[in-house]
Amino acid sequence: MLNNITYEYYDSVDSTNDRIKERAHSNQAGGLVISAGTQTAGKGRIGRKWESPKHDSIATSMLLRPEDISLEAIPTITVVAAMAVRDALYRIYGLDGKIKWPNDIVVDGKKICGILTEMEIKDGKVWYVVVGIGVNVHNRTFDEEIAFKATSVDLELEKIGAQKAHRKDLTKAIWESFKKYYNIFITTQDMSGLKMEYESNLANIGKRVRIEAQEDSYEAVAKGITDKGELIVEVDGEEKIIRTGEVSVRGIYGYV
Ligand code: BT5
Repeated sequence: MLNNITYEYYDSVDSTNDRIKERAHSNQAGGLVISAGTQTAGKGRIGRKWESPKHDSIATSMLLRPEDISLEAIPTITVVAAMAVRDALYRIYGLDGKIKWPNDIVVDGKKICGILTEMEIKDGKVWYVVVGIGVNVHNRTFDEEIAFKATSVDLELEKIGAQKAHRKDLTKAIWESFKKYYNIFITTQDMSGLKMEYESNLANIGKRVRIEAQEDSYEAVAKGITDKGELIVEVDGEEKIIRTGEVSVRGIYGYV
């Protein structure tokens, strides 16, 4: 169970995930959150970059030390974290974000948040997990390559005539929501207690999606998720389970 959350903040780090890893190696207990004003080497999945310009966005990571967790349950933590971000944005700002499986939150068709879960194994067991969350908050412009697909909390709040966001409040709200969902997840180590709520906020659901797998790429219709948090798609009348990889949703980030 996740009980106490403690917070540390730094003006600038390489990657908040890497700072958590360092602490994990020096026996830090779970529940530590490290946030930073900017990251000089923010990471996305599979070696991609995550932009977190100075004081415009949230870069925050939590250390988890789940006991007796199976290796296959770890990717599900990303799915749980996505629920938490969506919940926090809705709870404190009324923003109706959708989850683009597995690790993006989108608002009005654009990416507002990305999540990167990493872990380390020791003696054949999960030693620790780090969940990293990046949220665009005050950003008004983005690098050319992502400008078409990125948005921020302030840009979305402006559309509904609401006040600006506050990074510290939002960071705390995200981790409080995470605690709520994670503690439901960890009792069963799966999504059985969260699936219904998850699916009601899934951007992919009922939509045509493009699966970019390593071996091939094909179109399908997203149906929902399994108890393990994997995506269920239908292709030529048959159900398939997608465990990882890229899933583009028609109408989101330009997939037409
Ligand atoms: C992600 O990867 O979306 C995971 C991002 C995780 C960032 C957090 S910040 C705190 C912690 N510390 C870290 O070092 N990382 C975590 P992926 O699904 O692979 O998406 C990466 C892609 O998103 C990039 O290739 C860009 O196309 C796009 N991107 C980069 N920065 C972005 C931004 N600020 N807003 C929207 N899209 C962005």
